[in-house]
Amino acid sequence: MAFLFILPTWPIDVWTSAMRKVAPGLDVRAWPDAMGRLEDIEYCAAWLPPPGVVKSLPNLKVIMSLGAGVDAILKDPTLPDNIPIVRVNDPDLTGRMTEYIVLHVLMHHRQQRRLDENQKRRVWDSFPTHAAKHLSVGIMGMGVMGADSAERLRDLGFRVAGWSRSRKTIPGVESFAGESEFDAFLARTDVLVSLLPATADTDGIINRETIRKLSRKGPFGAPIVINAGRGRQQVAEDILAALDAGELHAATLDVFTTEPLPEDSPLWTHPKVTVTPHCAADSDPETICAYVAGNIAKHQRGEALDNLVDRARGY
Ligand code: NDP
Ligand code: OXD
Repeated sequence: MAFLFILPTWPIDVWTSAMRKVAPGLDVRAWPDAMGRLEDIEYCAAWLPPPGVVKSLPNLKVIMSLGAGVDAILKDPTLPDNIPIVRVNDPDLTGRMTEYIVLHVLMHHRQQRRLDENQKRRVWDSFPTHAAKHLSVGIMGMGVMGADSAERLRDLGFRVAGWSRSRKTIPGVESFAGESEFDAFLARTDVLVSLLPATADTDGIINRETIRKLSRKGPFGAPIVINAGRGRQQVAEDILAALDAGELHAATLDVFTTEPLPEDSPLWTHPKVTVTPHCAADSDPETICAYVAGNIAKHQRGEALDNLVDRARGY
């Protein structure tokens, strides 16, 4: 039995070394130069596999996404449809995402960018701040990551709500579910956070119409958007137009339709946009390899796989 990494855009040696360290008995192979006999490969872990590579493995038993999102795998039109896909769900990855969301909610809440500008110009302007309880944060996507961020933000005193397909019960966090409750969720939200997966239903969800439905009663008079889900969820032109029209106060964007974000994108230089390079939750190779190896061991013992993806839902 062999295991294959298919990571065209990641540093392959880092991943093969990490896997050999955490699972010394595993026959670790790497696409494209060290695949060996294709018939041996029963498990693969991938991020953006080139179309046809997964299909070329005749004895593959499980496809593992090296991310929490599986859109990078599902976009391969030749992907065999009878092989289970599992994704990463690990406290290390979740903790990193929560740090990012809390950091950016606080950055906007405490107006850190304004303070940075003032320091650059040597301006001593101690403007009034407001309490966390005056800011309503709304998280779209209340899965593993959304729920953890919601709890930490609640603990800091923010008014937190989540929106997902199914209703959630998290103490101190209001739950909205399904399309019928989307508008009510937006209407109470000053800071809109996306931790949704990329699916046909979530494509373009952060658009001008959505932005116009957000609350304007918050301390900044206009809402804020933070997208760490997927770039496909935001309509960049709508975000820029809403910022320029004063319908949006600020935006933090970690994900983009084209990554790396092209140098000529106006998002880079817009004074109200914070751009980060899809680093909200970075995958730590050894931690993620230990998780993947554990899932392989479970499968080999005949136990159920952890974090199986529902292909019909797309996440
Ligand atoms: P989960 O699958 O655990 O959660 C997804 C959540 O989204 C669920 O609550 C689900 O609802 C909800 N959802 C899905 N579709 C809809 C819809 N149409 N309407 C309303 N709610 C919907 O995923 P994770 O929390 O682990 O990860 C979320 C996403 O974060 C990933 O898919 C990935 O895109 C992104 N991500 C980004 C990273 C970065 O570095 N920027 C790193 C890691 C992840 P329900 O609970 O009802 O099923
Ligand atoms: C992920 C990601 O899905 O890195 O884990 O975006």
